[in-house]
Amino acid sequence: MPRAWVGLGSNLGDSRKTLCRAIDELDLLAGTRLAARSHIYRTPPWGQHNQPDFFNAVAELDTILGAERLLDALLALEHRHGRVRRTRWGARTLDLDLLLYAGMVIDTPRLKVPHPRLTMRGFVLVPLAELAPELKVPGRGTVIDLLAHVDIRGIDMVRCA
Ligand code: A4P
Ligand code: MG
Repeated sequence: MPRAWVGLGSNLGDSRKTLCRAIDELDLLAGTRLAARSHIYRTPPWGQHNQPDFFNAVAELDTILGAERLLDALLALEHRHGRVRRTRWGARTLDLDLLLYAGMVIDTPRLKVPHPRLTMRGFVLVPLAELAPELKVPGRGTVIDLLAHVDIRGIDMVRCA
């Protein structure tokens, strides 16, 4: 069964509770099983600094859904959590990014895998390294090697709400 890694982020509302619930809900998606979940981390905002701290986590999934179908399911889940798209990199109740899917490289207008900004982001690489340090990001090297090159200051593990 294909294995996929999903990045979760939130900085509006009760973010920790949102992330914990959303991870449980990933396990309930059709044809999908949660294989592992990272801890939750509080992380300084990346990209646009004038917004609250984020909470981030990564979920590892086994799924029979193809990558595009999985993206559809992730977007529907974001929507159910009241996600409204306003500014790029701005505050959000729930952001779900398909980080990696079965070692594949996908480049369509609506889906890019590996997630294009994954290699620059401590808030993704820290929880991903917890689950799969030796995982290869196609064309980029292993997660643990990539982690050595990003800024991880201010990223702290927190308890689930
Ligand atoms: N899309 C293409 N590829 C993918 C993929 N691999 N996974 C398309 C998910 N979506 C993908 O997404 C816009 C469209 O991207 C989707 O409809 C899908 O067809 P979006 O979530 O509305 O875009 P966005 O999130 O506003 O912009 P962007 O650039 O994707 O932002 P990111 O990368 O999601 O980053 N700081 C911290 N500390 N923690 C965070 O979680 N998140 C962001 C947002 C900024 N700063 C952050 C955090
Ligand atoms: Mg996104």
